[in-house]
Amino acid sequence: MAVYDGSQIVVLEGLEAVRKRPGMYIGSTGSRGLHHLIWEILDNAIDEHLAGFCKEVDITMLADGGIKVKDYGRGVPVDIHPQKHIPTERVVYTILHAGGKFSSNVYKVSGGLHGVGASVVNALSTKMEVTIRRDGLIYKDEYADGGKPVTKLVDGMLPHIGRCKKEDTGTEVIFYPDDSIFETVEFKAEVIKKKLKETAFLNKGLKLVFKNEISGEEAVFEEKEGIRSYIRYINKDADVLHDDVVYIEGESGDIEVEVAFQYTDSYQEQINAYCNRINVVDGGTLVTGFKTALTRIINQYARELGYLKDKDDNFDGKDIRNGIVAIVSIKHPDPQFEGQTKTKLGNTDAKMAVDDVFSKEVVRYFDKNIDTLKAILDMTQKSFHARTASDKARNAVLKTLNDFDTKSKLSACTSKKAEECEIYIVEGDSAGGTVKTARNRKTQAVLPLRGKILNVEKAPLERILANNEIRSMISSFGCGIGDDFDINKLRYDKIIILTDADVDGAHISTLLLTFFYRFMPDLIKEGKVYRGLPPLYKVDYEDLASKAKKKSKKSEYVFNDYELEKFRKIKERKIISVQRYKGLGEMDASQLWETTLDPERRKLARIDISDTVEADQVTSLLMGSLVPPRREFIMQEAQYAKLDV
Ligand code: 28F
Repeated sequence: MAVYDGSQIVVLEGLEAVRKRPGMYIGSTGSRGLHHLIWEILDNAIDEHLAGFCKEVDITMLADGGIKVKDYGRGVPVDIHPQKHIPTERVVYTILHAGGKFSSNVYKVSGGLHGVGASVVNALSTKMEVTIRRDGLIYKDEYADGGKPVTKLVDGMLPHIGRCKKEDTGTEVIFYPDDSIFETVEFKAEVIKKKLKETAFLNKGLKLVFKNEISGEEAVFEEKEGIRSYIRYINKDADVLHDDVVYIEGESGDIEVEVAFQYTDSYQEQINAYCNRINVVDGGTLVTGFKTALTRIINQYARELGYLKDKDDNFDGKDIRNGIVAIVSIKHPDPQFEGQTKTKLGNTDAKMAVDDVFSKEVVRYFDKNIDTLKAILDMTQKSFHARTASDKARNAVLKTLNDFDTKSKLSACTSKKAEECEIYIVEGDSAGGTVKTARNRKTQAVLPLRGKILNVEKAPLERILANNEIRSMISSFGCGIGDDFDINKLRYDKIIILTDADVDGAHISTLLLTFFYRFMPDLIKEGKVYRGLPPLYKVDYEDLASKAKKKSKKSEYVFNDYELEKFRKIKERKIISVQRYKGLGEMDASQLWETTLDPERRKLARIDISDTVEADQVTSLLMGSLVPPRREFIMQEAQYAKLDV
């Protein structure tokens, strides 16, 4: 039994706290939290890159389920830490919030939860090995069972285990997540590769080498042009208004600013913001600085080039940003994150810095690329005219929407308490009829949709607002759309999309999600949108295990192919027949109630937008106008889809 002195006991209590409430440190103990362990270690390696000492980081999925991250930086120091009186490597890997650097001059980068540090990874691992190469020596430290040191220190120092060339330096960490803490310890290569791709875009010049020892796959991620190529990547399937990606960089005080943008012909704006590589999803001062500067500069040019007469008032920022896809990335020495999920930047100096750098540099760019500027001004003018026209159309339509209530096909529920009500958006009148009969009229409303709804991705607003299906949804929900949207006016706690489990049903639900994502994104962000999950099969079987004399014939509902496979493997059940439900209409009201509507027994899949970049990309790809890439996407993804045969 190892003897721990005072300081070690403090350390172990710290790591014990992490094991007790892992969600506090990594968000969840599901797959997302599991992958967060890699991001924490990766962040420390990227700190070394940002400090200018490391050009490559290798990430390997080991055959035995572990993860290895190796950087070629200076190597974590092994000297005795001045305050902690233990080797600095032990401080980095066993003391909470000591992650990465202490010195403020290096920008502390960190993942979504802002650098809880590598010690959290250690605490949540059954085993961790740290191998350091520095000063021509190789050191190895080992931890077990949530960060308990295994390697014996010699005179308080970490003993070296070998020699290496002086220029061979760096840190390598291998860890095995604790399967008594995580729901799953299975890493996903796709998740890791997607993160490495984003990391490469945000750290130009860094080479990330991915290896999967299980499948033998290798991939290298390196984006010499950084966020400029990130914009090209996001827009790879969009119709762009100008071929060049506008790229601005500079610094103001001790804040480094980078901006890249390119306009597309879609009707929405997408601005992804990063501070020290953290994706500040809710923007904040760095985005405000960008918007203010862009609006001011474009209006200046609009007057100079005659798009605006002096008497005209300015173009609205919304018109100027219509169709923009932009990335604002800053490095800030002391970022202050605000908001409940800490995904909004609060530093006021960031607003000035971005405004300052952007205004100066973008004028220089536009003066040399007048065609790009004109493309943006033309789009701004078009958007201004369309918006004023659609404002009139929208006001006219929104005014009529209220009286639209009477004509719409909504079967309302009697309760007026939103928190207990839910609305089913049902495909087709026949299914709609059965749902109307089966539902609980007090709390469940039904809105049947006749056939396909409009594809909002490419349609201007006035055409969207003229579509009856769209109008009946807007008036049924009661919370408005776009800038008028107010989630507090939503009449329901849940919006449940109920379509057949066939290709048509999937298409309808994609169109609905596109509409929600484009015009009422907070519905999804607030977790109000669900997909109902009707059973796919009804299985009649004999229960061989039952004691009853005559073999009892039973039936059970099965919700997907995976469950059906599991069902087939149950020996005590002799399957008599398997009925495949082609559509909702094939179930009678009582079956529909017990399998799909009854809140006590039904299953719902909540829709969430976990990744804005990807959501935008997939929506424009699937719903946009460019056919070839869509076909390629569907062919590529079809292998995962359960197609109806
Ligand atoms: C695979 C994971 O963790 N790499 C790291 C360094 C380098 C230094 C360092 C780390 C704590 C008090 C500084 C080296 N030489 N990869 C990694 N590489 N941490 S973590 O220092 C942490 C110390 O201040 C390092 C000189 N300065 C810093």
